[in-house]
Amino acid sequence: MMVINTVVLSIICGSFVVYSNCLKDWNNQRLPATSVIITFHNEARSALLRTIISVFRKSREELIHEIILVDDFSDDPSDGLELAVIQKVKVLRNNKREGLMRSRVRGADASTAEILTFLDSHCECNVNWLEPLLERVAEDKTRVVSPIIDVINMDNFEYIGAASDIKGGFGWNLVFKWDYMSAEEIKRRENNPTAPIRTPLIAGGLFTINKSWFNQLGKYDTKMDVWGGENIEISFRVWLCHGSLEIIPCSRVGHVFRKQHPYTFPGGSGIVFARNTRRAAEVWMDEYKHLYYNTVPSSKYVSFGDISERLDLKKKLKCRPFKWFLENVYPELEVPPNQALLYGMIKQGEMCMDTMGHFADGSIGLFHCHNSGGNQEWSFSEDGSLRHLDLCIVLPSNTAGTVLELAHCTPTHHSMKWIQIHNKNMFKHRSYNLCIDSRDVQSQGLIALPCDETARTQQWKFIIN
Ligand code: LR7
Ligand code: MN
Repeated sequence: MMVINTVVLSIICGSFVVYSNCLKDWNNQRLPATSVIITFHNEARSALLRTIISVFRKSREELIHEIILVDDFSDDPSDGLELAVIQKVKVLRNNKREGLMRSRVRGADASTAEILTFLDSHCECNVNWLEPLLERVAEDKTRVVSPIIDVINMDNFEYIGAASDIKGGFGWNLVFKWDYMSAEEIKRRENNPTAPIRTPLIAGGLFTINKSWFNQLGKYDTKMDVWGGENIEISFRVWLCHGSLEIIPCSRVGHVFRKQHPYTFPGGSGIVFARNTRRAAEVWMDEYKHLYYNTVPSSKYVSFGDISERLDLKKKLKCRPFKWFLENVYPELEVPPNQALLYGMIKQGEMCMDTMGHFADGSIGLFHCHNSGGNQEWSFSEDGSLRHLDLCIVLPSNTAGTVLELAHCTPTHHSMKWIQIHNKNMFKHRSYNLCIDSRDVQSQGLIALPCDETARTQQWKFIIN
């Protein structure tokens, strides 16, 4: 059974190839030394020790300036303390559980080398893993580089080479995944299989970065907790704020992939993950954040806290819009057609369009704007639908004065298609010269009347949130 498993896994993961280009004489190359930062919470002692020993055994001595272990308040303080006797190993212990983001920042702040290398606490570094990473970062400090992450089987600790034609990506649920390279890209790389692989995302745990660049870029979002979302956040930030992410095929590090977290999640894993992910989405994704909310609607009910410092950082670093990332870094990610990207409230003076709690067949009213979404949250999509959740504003007949109604949107019928006219201040039906009008809102709700740019009751401002 074991043998069959191994065979299956090596087919899935590809076999571990040592490329001849990788076997250069690294000893003649001057490279900067690195601090290795490893944070852990209740890690198995053997796995932690294995990680540290492999760093020392598989790296040239002068390239390891120090290993900084950050014990994130593990139950037993001696887990870390006993390792402090090893030369070059420094141990910091949090006096409460901080999560991996604040722990890594604490480790990075305490480090003294020019370069930082982060590792998870259950890794095994492979031969010449470090030099190819340091070389890329020494040449250009805005590069952030990751090894190929081989698989250590959690049941028997067998080391299995991972495929080298994959990169990091995500779907609109914002969960990290591996993507296969396109056939074209694989073909292009045939002559140069060891060339760095530009990757939209890094898995997050194993990477090398210049320390001053890490600081300049804003380290991590330290308002994220425990686990999750920080890998997407730092990946977006690196690309959007003028850096790049690469996987370096000559560098390989094994990682124990586990089926579940061997630790507790203060706050609940779903909530913490959604909160961290929302923070990343709200700061970096502009209007595309709605594609995440459409995919994971429950995340909208998880509060994400204050992001003003991260927005200031984005401004200060003059980072690019998310659209640039989609077009230039991750064109493979499909943006679903006809999805609403415009979300917000629809204002007339101090009043806002409001469903008044009505459902299908109900009318639409106006209510004082309360700025808290709910019945006043509307979206406007490319297909012309003006919607609240899955209810669309429909024109029941094409006679002037007809009362507008809410109806289920899918598939969008032509009676539900609107366009913005007159500096986008009026909503006109696509097929008729009828506009949304509020003059009779008290008695019957919003109605459709012949478009008239001078009518104050036909003026609407879509305020994007
Ligand atoms: O509260 C915590 N405090 C910690 O210090 C929780 C975790 N940790 C430590 C933990 O002991 C470990 O050393 O943080 C490290 C990462 O936690 P893991 O190993 O439980 O995470 P993972 O390997 O399941 O998850 C991946 O995604 C995470 C998202 O937050 C991190 O970015 C991990 O570093 C990342 N791991 C990798 O990239 C390794 C390759 C996996 C893949 C694909
Ligand atoms: Mn891990």
